[in-house]
Amino acid sequence: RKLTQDLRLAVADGAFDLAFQPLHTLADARLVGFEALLRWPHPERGLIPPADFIPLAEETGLIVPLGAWVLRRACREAASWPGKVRVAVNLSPAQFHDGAALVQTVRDALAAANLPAQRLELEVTEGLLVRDPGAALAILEELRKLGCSIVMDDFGTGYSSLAYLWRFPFDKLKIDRSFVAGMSGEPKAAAIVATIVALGHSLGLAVTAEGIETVGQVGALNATGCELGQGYLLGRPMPAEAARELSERVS
Ligand code: G
Ligand code: G
Ligand code: NA
Ligand code: MN
Repeated sequence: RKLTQDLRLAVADGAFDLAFQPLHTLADARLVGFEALLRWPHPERGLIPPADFIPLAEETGLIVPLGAWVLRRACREAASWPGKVRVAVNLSPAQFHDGAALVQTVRDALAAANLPAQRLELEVTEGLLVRDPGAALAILEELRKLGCSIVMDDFGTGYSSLAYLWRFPFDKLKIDRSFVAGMSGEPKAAAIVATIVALGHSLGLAVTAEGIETVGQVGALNATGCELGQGYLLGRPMPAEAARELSERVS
């Protein structure tokens, strides 16, 4: 297909962009990092969002070189930020098929950027843990040994989250934005958020709420003790230069 061919060429050329969305403390609105979000500026179709090409990249195996590009670029960018500002990178399950290669790719990206591993967070979804939990566990432990932190992304939307939470070496979990969106109008969603925050904390994990769009949500999240947040209210995904300026201004 034409799109596959275009994707192959774009991967060969590194013809992608990263947007960076701020991660904040909720109690005092301090910038602590950015999540790197992949963008494909397609010559004919305009900006293609990741949901429209990451599945294709996964099917074709192109996610491996593409994911390596994301890691290198994100680490290089983060190395230009003030010393405590971290970067979070999303990893696809397909990148774990060759675990040794993934670990080497992460190590190389850190070394090439001269970025301390403590400033790199790796976000994975529950889908990674379903197929071959034993293999995934071994690779996550290797990545953690490098010094990276491991984030369970989109928590609550997958299959058997609770079984994974205590078996896997997570440092942080991100509450899926669907729960945050429901918080104001739907008492049950608010109860689920409060419970996830308490669960995370009782396991020693930091907790991030995603998709924060209103001041009311910040208040409700603060009341649960959730310490970190991300969402359009706090900052939209922005170009690398804007992220750099923001990180310098507030640090
Ligand atoms: O950027 P957007 O806000 O549209 O992100 C949509 C989805 O694409 C999110 O679930 C995000 O995790 C995923 N995504 C964004 N960038 C990357 C990336 O570099 N690698 C992978 N595997 N997923 C990404
Ligand atoms: O968690 P994941 O990596 O799947 O999420 C990143 C995606 O969430 C990106 O596509 C980003 O643009 C989107 N996003 C970030 N903040 C908000 C928000 O406040 N509201 C909505 N609707 N989407 C958001
Ligand atoms: Na993510
Ligand atoms: Mn998410």
